[in-house]
Amino acid sequence: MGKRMEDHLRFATCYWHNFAWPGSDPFGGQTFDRPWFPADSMELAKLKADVAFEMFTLLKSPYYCFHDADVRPEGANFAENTKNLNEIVDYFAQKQEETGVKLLWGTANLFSQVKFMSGASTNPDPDVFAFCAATIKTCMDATHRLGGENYVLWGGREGYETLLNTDLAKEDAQMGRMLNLVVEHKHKIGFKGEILVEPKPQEPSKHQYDYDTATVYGFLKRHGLENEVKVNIEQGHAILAGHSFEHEIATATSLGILGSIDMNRNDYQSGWDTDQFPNNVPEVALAYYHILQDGGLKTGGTNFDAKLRRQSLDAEDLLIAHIGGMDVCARGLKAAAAMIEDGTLPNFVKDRYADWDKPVNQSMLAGKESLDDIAARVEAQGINPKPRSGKQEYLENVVNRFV
Ligand code: ASO
Repeated sequence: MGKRMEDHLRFATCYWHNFAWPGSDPFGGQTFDRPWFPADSMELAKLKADVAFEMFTLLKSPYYCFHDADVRPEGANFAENTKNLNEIVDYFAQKQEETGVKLLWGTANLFSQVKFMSGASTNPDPDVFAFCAATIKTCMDATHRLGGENYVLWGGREGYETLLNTDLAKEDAQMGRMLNLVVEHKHKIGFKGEILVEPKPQEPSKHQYDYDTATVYGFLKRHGLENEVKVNIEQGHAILAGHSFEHEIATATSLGILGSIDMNRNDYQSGWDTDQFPNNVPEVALAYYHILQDGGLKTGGTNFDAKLRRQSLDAEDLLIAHIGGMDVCARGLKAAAAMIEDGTLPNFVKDRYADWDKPVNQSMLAGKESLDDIAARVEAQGINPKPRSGKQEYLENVVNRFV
C-alpha cells in the first residue's frame, strides 16, 4: 500500500459533540456537567480549548474540526462574533504550535440561532443571506489562518418545511450564488484546501436540499462547481437517505468528488441522526474498501462526528468512546486492505464487465447506432440475453472473511 495504515485514517476529533453539546436531546436538556458551561465568556472558551487540546493529545488525534459557534462565546452581533472568533483563533494557533495537532476543517454554524430558522443561504430575506455570507467569510479566513486542510458546508437549514410557501428555483439560485461566493473567496485568499459540501436528507428541515451525494452533484453541475467542490460523507446521513455508507462513498468516488468522511453510526433502530460512535467493523471495512480503491483520503480524514450517549456522565467516557471508535476504524481499514491484497474481488468485476470492451459494445456506447439501428441488429442477430451468474451469495458474505 506504500503508506502506513494510520496515514490512511487521518483521524480528527470534532469540537461540537465533545465540548459544545451538553447532553440534550429533543425531549430533555443538559445532562453533562462541564466547567465551561455556559460557555459565555472568552475565559471559559479558553479553558475549553485547554481541555480540548489536552484530549486531542491524549488520543494522539492528529486533527480536529470545529464550527465558529463551538469555540467562541456568542456575541450580540456580527462584529462581536468576528472579534471573539479572531481572539480564540489566535489561542488555537498557539495550541496547534505547542501540541502539533492540526486542523482538518473549519465550518460556520448557520443552523442553531433563531435567525436561521426559515433558511440560511436559501432564506429569501436578503439580511439573512448577507449575514450568512459574512459569517462564512470570517470562518474561511479563520480556517485558512489555522492551516485547515478543508472547509465544510453542512446546510442544516437549507431546506423546506412545506412546498406551499417555497419557490424551489429561487432557493436553488441563492444556494448556488452562496457556494460560488465561497469558491471565489477561496481563490482570493489563496486557500489551498478543498471546499466540501456535506449531504443530509432530513433533520432539521423536513426536506434538505443537499439530500445525498447524487443530489449534491446535480446541484454542483447546475452552478458550474463540479470541479471546485467535493463532498464530506457521513455514515448517519447516508443511512437516513436510505443508502449505505459505502454507497455514498462509492458514488462520490465514481464522480471524482470524495473529500472527507464523518465517521459515526446510525443503526436500524435510529429514527433520527443519533451520531453514535462507530461499532460495526464490516460496515467500516466496506467504506474503507472504496476509499482505498480511490487511492485513499487526500486532504480529507476520518472525523469522529460522534457523541457520547447522554447517560455517559463521566468525562472519561470521551476518551473511551474515541479509543473504541479508532479501534473499529483500524480494524475496518485492515480488513479493507486485506480484501484488496487478496485479489479475488477484481475477478468478479472482470467477469461482470467481460464484454464491455468488445467493439460492438464500444460502438453502441459511443453513439454509433441509433435506437432503430440497435433494434434492427437485435432482430437480425436473434439477440436474447441469458442470465449470467453474479456469485451473489459469495459477495454478500465476503467482507466477513477479512474482519
Ligand atoms: C454538525 C452536524 C454534522 C456536520 C457538522 C458540520 O452534526 O453532521 O458535519 O455539524 O456543520
